[in-house]
Amino acid sequence: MNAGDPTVYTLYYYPDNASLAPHMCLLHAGAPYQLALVDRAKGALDADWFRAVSPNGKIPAMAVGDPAAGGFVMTEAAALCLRIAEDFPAAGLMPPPGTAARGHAMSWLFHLTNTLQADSNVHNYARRYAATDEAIAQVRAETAARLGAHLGYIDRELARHGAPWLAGDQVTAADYYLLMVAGWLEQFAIPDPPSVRPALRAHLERAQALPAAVEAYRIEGHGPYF
Ligand SMILES: N[C@@H](CCC(=O)N[C@@H](CS)C(=O)NCC(=O)O)C(=O)O
Repeated sequence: MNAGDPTVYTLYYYPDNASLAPHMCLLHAGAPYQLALVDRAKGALDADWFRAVSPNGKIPAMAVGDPAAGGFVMTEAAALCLRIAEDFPAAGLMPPPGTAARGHAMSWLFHLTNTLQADSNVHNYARRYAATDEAIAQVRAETAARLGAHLGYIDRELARHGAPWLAGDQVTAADYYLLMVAGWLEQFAIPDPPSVRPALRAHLERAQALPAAVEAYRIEGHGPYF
């Protein structure tokens, strides 16, 4: 594929899964894309056809172009967002290379995957981390506390810099990523959900009103959460 080709993406998704932020990025960029439902409720994560696309068996995956004609499949939601940003620089999903704003956006994206999303997954799949009901409850309580601490940090940073978006005045992929993960946490029964933090809540209300977020929720049939 050459730069400038009208790349067609296929996003392997399930509503409100980690495919949501890439979906919002595709819409924000005005990228030509199609959706392929991985119906995990019906066992599709383990289906041969999906494992052939994505051997790791996780949602999302994204084909960039037609794999039969030089295209390829990517995994990891944040990597998908970065690839879309790279293919559509004018959409501004990442600030220009070399700028401070791009540095901030990258820091946020990595931070969100390594903290909020990682602990969200442990909380959500607590049964994989402990054997007894008591131990599972303990994992849930510990991760709920950790999630509260991560959310507190994000809230303080937003209040400190005072800009509307994580990396400054421009919406970036990191903002869609935060909206995705915060939406999951809002639905968890944790004592300190995102909505109780004023600066974070204001950010999430702004983010969920973005046209790409509204459209992704509509297409996927869930949300908004703030
Ligand atoms: N690090 C991966 C995590 C993907 C992930 O865990 N996806 C979930 C859905 S939100 C999944 O496929 N879970 C199925 C499982 O773990 O069995 C990413 O960000 O893309």
